[in-house]
Amino acid sequence: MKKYPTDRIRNIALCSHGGAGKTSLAEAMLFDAGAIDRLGRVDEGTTTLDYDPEETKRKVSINIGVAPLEWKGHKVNLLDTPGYFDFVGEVKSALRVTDAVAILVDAVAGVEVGTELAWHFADEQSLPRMVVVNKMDRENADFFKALDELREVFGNHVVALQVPIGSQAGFQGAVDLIAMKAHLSAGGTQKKVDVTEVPPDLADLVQEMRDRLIEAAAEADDELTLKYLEGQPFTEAEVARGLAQGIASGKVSPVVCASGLKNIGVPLLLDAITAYLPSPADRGPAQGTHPRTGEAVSRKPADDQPFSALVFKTMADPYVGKLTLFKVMSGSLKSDSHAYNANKGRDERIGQLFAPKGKVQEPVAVVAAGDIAAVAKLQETATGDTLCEEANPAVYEPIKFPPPVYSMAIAPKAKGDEEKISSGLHRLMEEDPTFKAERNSATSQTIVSGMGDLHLDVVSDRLKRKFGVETSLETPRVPYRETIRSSAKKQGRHKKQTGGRGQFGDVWLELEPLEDSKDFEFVDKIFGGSVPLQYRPAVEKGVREILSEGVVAGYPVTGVKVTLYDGSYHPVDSSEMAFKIAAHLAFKGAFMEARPVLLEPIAAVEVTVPDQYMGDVIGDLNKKRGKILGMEPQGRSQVVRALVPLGEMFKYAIDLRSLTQGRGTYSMAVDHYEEVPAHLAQHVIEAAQKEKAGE
Ligand SMILES: Nc1nc2c(ncn2[C@@H]2O[C@H](COP(=O)(O)OP(=O)(O)OP(=O)(O)O)[C@@H](O)[C@H]2O)c(=O)[nH]1
Ligand SMILES: [Mg+2]
Repeated sequence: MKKYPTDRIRNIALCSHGGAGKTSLAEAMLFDAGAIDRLGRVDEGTTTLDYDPEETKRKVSINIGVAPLEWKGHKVNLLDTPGYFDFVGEVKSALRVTDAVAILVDAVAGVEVGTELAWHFADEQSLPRMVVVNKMDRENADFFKALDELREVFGNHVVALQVPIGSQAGFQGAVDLIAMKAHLSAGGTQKKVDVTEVPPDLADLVQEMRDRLIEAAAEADDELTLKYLEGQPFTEAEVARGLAQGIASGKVSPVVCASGLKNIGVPLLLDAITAYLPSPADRGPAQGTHPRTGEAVSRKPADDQPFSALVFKTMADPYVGKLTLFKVMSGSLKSDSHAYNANKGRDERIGQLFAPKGKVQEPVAVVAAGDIAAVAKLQETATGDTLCEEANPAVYEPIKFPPPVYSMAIAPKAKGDEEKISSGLHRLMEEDPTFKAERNSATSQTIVSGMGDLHLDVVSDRLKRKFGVETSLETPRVPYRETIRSSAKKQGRHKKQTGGRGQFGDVWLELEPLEDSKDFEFVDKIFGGSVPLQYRPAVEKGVREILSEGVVAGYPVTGVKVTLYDGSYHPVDSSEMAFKIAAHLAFKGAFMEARPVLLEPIAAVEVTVPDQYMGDVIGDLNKKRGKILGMEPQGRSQVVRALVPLGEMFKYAIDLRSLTQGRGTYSMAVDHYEEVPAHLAQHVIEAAQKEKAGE
């Protein structure tokens, strides 16, 4: 593919509610533009962009799919995003680098939760957008119902740019409201499009929709506004100019129609993308900071500027190694050169540059400002990093990813795979910023966290396929702790003096609760030499060993002050070991008499939900033993703050999604520990004893 100048590049992200047909539509666009020879299908696992085995197995997109196509002198980079919420991180990445968004709407379902979410994300990045009412061939498809819904939810700046010709099984194409021509697609693998006059039966409707479009376009441009108010007619070029300006400034969001699966209306969509959506040059300079001075840096997306690029995706592949996807924000980058990673302060060797087309990497010699490309085997560069010239450095705001909200414990099915699993998890974390894995020492489990059950299911599949380790996922253990509520004194006496060298250690310990959430304190109050100085460190060591092992249910002990105040010794048989054992006995004995209790972690939770779900959400939190701290309005939503035992929250991502039809979001962090209610503590202790007996 030849190098296109910046003003001839279009970066467009496809976003929607899950399954609105993004990947199928991208496939049709690539096919019609001649970028691919075969028109693949999602249901057959043959599309260009859902090539990953985890995607073909489930028939949903999981990763950003990137592919370029050439259309009438332009290069269009498609960024196909997943619709399922579990993979929202990919959407965030794509929207950070794209210059425009196409939001797809299913012509039967209309505006869905995921449509609103995509709209909201596009707002966050102030991105120009168009809407594609897709699946026009489906039974019950209704373009105008979808259009009305869009206008109702997002506002009257959403206007039709096309009027469909036929619908459902009879869907054939659309009238372009600017050129006032009918475009009839042959469909399927036939690329033929007949351009004809507007069908007479649509004339009135077309006129009405065109008037609306012109009114919207006129508002975007002062000169046109004046003309409009004076009642003068517009030329086709003027409408196009007003529309492009309106889209760029977010004042107009045009709506088109298509059927990706049947390949109808697709060339006209490509025409609209190249004619009316902004190029990287139109989007203006990127704002960053100088990594050393902290001064603001502004970089125009032009080849004559110093080079800078933002990394939006890193893929770990066991065969090719690491693949880094980036967008050139300014300047240009050549193959076989160098780039400076301004976040890490490191030089990176740049080998062959590629234009990714699904899983195929096409070599390119140079990447222009505004374009998207990939490079293999960078050493330190991670998603969100800025690559630039060392002499002219800049750092761009990294991509903001939502924190993981759903956790499970992961374990290898086969003994001995621990090493493989930990290196696999490490690699997966590198490629997915919404995925975390960490060892919980309190429960001796490896905890994986992500955006939902499907996300972690995919992680488990990847570990098997890429790293050859089979794993099982289960609900994590709660990291309980043990403490005491009163004081007790106890003797620990370890004596074995039959035959050979004997053992003798004898201590008296006093245990007291510690205030202020302090963990542990050891006080030596021996007067004289009842326990000789040389053995006292062994006593403390013995106590510390029990602290991590626990006494009641095997959980770490916290909040205990231990005083060694008496004991005795034997001049020959005493040893460090004997005193350690004596300390174990005294500590355990005293602990059991000092009203031991279990503590559980309490999470501070913040849930954001639309008003109508508030009651259900609060009811559910109460059922989870939560304490509601307060709520406050935020836009059309409510933010509920609560303290909830962590053990009740492991599956909250799923519960909240079903309670709010996916409209609720939340975040949480462990806040403090509290005593487990007695009846629940009993269960925990019994379970621990059973497990111990089973070992
Ligand atoms: N009738 C009809 N079905 C379609 C059309 N486009 C896609 N489909 C079907 O809808 C399902 C989802 O299509 P995809 O292209 O995977 O949708 P998507 O938006 O990429 O899905 P996610 O990436 O998982 O969010 C598949 O079964 C497609 O065959 C269309 O234009 N008409
Ligand atoms: Mg898809």
